[in-house]
Amino acid sequence: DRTERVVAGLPKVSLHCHLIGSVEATTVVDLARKHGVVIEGGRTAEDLFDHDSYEDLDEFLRVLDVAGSVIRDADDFHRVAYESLTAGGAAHNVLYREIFLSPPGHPGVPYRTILDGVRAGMRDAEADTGIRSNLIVGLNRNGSAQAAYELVETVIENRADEVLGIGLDYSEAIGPPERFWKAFRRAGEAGLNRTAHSESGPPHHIETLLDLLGCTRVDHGYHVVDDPAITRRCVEERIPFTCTPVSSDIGRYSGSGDGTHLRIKQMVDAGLMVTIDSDDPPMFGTDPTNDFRALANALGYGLDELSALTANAVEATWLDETDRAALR
Ligand code: ES4
Ligand code: ZN
Repeated sequence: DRTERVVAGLPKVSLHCHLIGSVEATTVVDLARKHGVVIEGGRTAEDLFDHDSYEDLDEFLRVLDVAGSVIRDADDFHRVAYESLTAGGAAHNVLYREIFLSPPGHPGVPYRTILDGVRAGMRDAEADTGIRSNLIVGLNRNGSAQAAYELVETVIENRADEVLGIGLDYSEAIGPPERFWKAFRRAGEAGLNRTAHSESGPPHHIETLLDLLGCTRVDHGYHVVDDPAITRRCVEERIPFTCTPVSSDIGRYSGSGDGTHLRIKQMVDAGLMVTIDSDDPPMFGTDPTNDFRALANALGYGLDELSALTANAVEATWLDETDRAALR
């Protein structure tokens, strides 16, 4: 229909998309066969991404682990990055994406293999479609603070222009974010940008991200609106919040129930700088167009409101001013 065409054609800037979460089920099955891996439960491409089973985050993270474990060599990383950026990005008029990598999600794979494979996929995707991209390395909060620190050291030792910063993902239930302050401080000293997930956590976690971890963005951050003072501060400082309407609605662990859209509306109405993305598109049965359409349908947003969200995303990128201007 018309809305579909308009939303599909809307220019998009993607700041919250995980590489492991962008792999198509058919690709997971292909790579499993290639590496002689038997997928647990004998699941096929049709039943691999079972949205109804994502009742808690751990259940979802197990699916991510299956996908991550079959992406192993540089060709695999090339393929997954390329598919995510072309069919999963440029085809929806995504002009630019900052992709989350999760090195601990690929056990036994050297960081260099991940980086080189993904960068080759990024280069080919740009050559074929014009989509630009950079990288964010996600530290895993299920792991130790020491492992996170070592990953930051690895990122610094293997410095690459594409790696603009670090993030913090996986299970928030394990504990508050301050555990990772040393890893984040080290990243800051090396000039890396910083962001972190705060999907289910209380508003004071967001203050921790800003004040202790040096984050200049917040991933999800839906509970910020529970605290007027912290909300006011984030409005004043123009802190971007990378929201993901469809994945946070399906994943019951966001703490927003099925009311993610309304939380996003509260955030926008409060004057916060909200951006829209898909998180893990195929795993939540979504794509960049669908997230904007879902928001438009739930909140009655038209082209003006949706374009404003893209304008926010342009300002929220970690690009320098020249590259940012090219997206406007
Ligand atoms: C993730 Cl906490 C979380 N939610 C969705 N996708 C993810 N990938 C890594 N961590
Ligand atoms: Zn995420």
